[in-house]
Amino acid sequence: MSIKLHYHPLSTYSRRVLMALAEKSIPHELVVVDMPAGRHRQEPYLSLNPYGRVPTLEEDGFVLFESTAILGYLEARWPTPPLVPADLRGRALVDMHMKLCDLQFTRQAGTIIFPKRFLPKERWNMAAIAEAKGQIEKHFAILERHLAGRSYLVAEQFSLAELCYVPFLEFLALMEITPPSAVAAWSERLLARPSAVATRPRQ
Ligand SMILES: N[C@@H](CCC(=O)N[C@@H](CS)C(=O)NCC(=O)O)C(=O)O
Repeated sequence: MSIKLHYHPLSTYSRRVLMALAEKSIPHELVVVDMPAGRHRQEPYLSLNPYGRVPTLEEDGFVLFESTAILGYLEARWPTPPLVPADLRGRALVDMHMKLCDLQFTRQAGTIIFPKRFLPKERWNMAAIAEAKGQIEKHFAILERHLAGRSYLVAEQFSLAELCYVPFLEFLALMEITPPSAVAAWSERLLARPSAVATRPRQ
């Protein structure tokens, strides 16, 4: 049994999995996919993940992609320490928040973060960036009401839902987004977590 994670150190979605591996102290091997050289769009990587994205997990011939599916697998294989509540409804709420994170936040964040991190300014689509920023601000207004009087999204415990947010909350300043107070406090709390600090990208 050995976990191999194909990833890139600057990849936000990969960082979710790196954090879970750290939270659970899971032994693993890291394989850097040379994305700047386009290796994710070439063989042999495409045979592993035909969508050409990272992260991809491999374990004794078993291959899994999509970060949220990987997080669910790691949670089931290594339930301790738990990153989901023990009860059925708590778990369902974590699933809901993970889904909402991808639908209402990370998709839009990618529209802003990717060009700002990796493309020259002439290639930034300012209209798309403004639209994405507006959608994130709407989502944060909803989160703000939910987080009022709470430290975490579900059952007052750090969960896979928070873990999905962390790599993208890292770039609030780059996105020029000032979150409302409860979201700001929550974000600071999450980014100070040892697994977040240990996996913080250089850029
Ligand atoms: N839904 C996927 C998203 C993965 C993703 O978009 N990863 C980026 C890097 S952070 C990537 O591989 N991009 C390359 C591409 O789309 O060509 C997941 O959750 O794993």
